[in-house]
Amino acid sequence: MIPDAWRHGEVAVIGIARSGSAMSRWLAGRGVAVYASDVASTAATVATAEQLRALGVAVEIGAHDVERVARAAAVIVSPGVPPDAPPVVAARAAGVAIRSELDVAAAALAAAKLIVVTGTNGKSTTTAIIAHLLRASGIRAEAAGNIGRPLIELAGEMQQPEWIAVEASSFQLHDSPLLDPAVGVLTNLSPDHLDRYASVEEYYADKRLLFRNASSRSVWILNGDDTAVLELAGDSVGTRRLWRLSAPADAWYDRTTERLMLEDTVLLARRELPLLGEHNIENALAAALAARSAGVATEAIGQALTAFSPLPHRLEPVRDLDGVLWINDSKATNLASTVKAARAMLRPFVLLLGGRHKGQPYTAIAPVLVGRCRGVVAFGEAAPLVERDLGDQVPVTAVDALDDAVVRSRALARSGDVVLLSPACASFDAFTDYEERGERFRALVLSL
Ligand code: UMA
Ligand code: ADP
Repeated sequence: MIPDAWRHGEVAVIGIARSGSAMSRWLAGRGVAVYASDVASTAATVATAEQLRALGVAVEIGAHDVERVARAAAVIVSPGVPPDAPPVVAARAAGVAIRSELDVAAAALAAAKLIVVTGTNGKSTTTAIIAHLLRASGIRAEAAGNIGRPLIELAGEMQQPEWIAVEASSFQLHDSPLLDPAVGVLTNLSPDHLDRYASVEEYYADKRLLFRNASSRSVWILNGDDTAVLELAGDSVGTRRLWRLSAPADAWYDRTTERLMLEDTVLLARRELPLLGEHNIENALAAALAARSAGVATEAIGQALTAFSPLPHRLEPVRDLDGVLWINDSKATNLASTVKAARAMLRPFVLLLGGRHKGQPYTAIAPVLVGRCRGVVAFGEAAPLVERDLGDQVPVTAVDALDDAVVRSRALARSGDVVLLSPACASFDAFTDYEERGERFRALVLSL
């Protein structure tokens, strides 16, 4: 489980937020010498450093000792640390193996079967639905990975789950040479993370690594309506199961009867699925195929889908105030996800768009807004860019912060409208993450 070489030297962990701190704890708990470092010296890293030191981890915050990292037996890199960060560059130059925490965890969880979910959007929702479907049928199952709970935390538990639904980001796949899922799910592909990748091709190339250890035992669950997904899967070996909204497939949506189908069998009626938007039909179909591959009966899947509760920050209704419905979709951190959210709106809406720009122009959303969106309220760092890209198609008001955006939206919205926070941007200009942004929005709306 832990390579011998790791016990004879020191393992360097880069970054001590959720992923790196969980990794350091796990290694230290197994007698491995760990050097953990983080460039940030915030209150949070100071507190984590103290906890890790108490476990015997050598912790440095405020800087990385690049030479020490280059001498390590292995380097475990946090997903948020880019490949051109100095300690990663130094490790690569010195020929030190670089692994993700996800990869190390997957190897440590050899007794569990993994359903790895990746793609640009819908990963967390699909991952959560899969875990829900498995649990509802009595299987010992957990959800982990990019969804927020480091996978290595499960490796530290007394009893390993039978199945784990693992959300994997492109960053995590980049450094996961051993990851060999029993079932792999690819939700969809569209440009994202162009603040980290030099091109869309480079981003897709990391997504392709889902298939790197494909074998005849693998099951691949793919979006049959997304040509980029099918191209990326190529002719990877293994069993292939497709879902489609546009035509019959292994799992599909029957538009005439408005029912979700698994081959010829009805799973449930659309109105019984407690999630907004067509994209959530896709997520449910993908999850149904994954659960079926894990042995769950079709009838049990249909039944359990009726009882899934939406995750927070994903098209989450917050409040109805004077006939205006306020919706929190803070997790929409790229344009494709905001397009889906806007399409899911059945009433006129005011759209709050902005945050830290991630490199894509906003022009592509204009056709979905014209004639349906009462106005865009642009906030945060990206506000001038949003105004430049959309200002001649829909009314755009630029403000500084989310707080001002909420006040402005209230003035714009009329009874019967929706106010939708679906920012299409990262949150890091003003918040720690999308969750803090969503919680701030919720608090502001509840205080109106
Ligand atoms: N850091 C350094 N040196 C550097 C750069 C960063 O030390 O050169 C430090 C930072 O100061 C910080 C830490 O490294 O303390 C960053 O760690 P991280 O960003 O990897 O954050 P974690 O809390 O460990 O969370 C990570 C994932 N974060 C990212 O991929 C950015 C979480 O996904 C994931 O839930 C968690 O591991 C557990 O698996 C979040 C995310 O935003 C939700 N993911 C992206 C997305 O979904 O779009 C990919
Ligand atoms: P991820 O984990 O990939 O970021 P989530 O399930 O957290 O995906 O959803 C993030 C946002 O993406 C949601 O708020 C919604 O706006 C949008 N979304 C969800 N599912 C899909 C999908 N299948 N296709 C496109 N957009 C989606």
